[in-house]
Amino acid sequence: MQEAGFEVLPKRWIVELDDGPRRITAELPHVGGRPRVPARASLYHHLEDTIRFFSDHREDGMRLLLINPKLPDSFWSFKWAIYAILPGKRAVNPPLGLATLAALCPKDWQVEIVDENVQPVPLSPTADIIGIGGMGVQVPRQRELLSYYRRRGHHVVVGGAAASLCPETYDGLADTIVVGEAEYIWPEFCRDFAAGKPKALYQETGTVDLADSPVPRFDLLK
Ligand code: B12
Repeated sequence: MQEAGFEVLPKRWIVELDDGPRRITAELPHVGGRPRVPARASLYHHLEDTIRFFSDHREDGMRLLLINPKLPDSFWSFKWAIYAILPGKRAVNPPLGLATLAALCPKDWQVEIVDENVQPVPLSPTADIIGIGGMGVQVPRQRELLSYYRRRGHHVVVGGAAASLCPETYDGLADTIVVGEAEYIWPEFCRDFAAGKPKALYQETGTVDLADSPVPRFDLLK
């Protein structure tokens, strides 16, 4: 069955690509949503490329994991206040930037927020994109997480206070760097990523009207 340049497969999730002398059998990497195979798939020469191509061209929503790296203990981590005044709470600083970013994503994206200050980070996530924020005090841990997830083949994006101040220090560490407030440039990144053409840098050069900042996705905070 053909549909606007895509072949829609029936139930099975195995596709065979006729690639000249080679015949490649690939299991589609994504479960959930409709299996769609780009008709251009035969242009891709290696299985790895093919799988990446499928990952980059999901037609149903992308999976985005947003991470707030662990903060070093200090007066400002407010542990003293949590123990003394707010028993039962795990942190006083919810990652508002990440919750705002989540609200800026297309409606069909599956977004998860992991705050390392209240839960461990997943070692083998299934996300297409991993976005990591943070202030200067979080940079050592942020760098560890960026390297780890990038090595594992995820498209990693860095943004937030530290990346906005010193974007050049993330060259080679992140696939995409987002500089400044994200209200206008994050939706642009989402569109580009879904089209398979994410840029290395998105930079807000103007100011964001607060009226354009959506209500953060508080429902995603644990
Ligand atoms: C509230 C606040 C605090 C609170 C709570 C912070 C928290 N939530 O964790 C408290 C009082 C605890 C605090 C403490 C500190 N803070 Co403070 N804080 C702020 C303040 C005023 C607002 C932060 C905020 O929530 N903004 C609202 C959200 C929605 O905006 P946002 O985080 O900027 O996110 C937007 C973009 O950055 C982007 N974005 C954010 N994350 C990500 C991630 C990705 C992947 C992408 C693509 C985009 C993206 O999208 C969002 C929407 O546009 C900022 C100044 C400011 N006006 O931004 C300083 C600020 C973040 N703090 C700062 C500092 C230095 C500190 C301290 C280190 C101060 C100190 N000397 O001890 C401590 C450290 C805290 C700790 N635990 O160790 C600096 C950080 C500088 C830097 N480059 O890292 C800032 C920028 C102030 C400044 N101008 O100096 N802080």
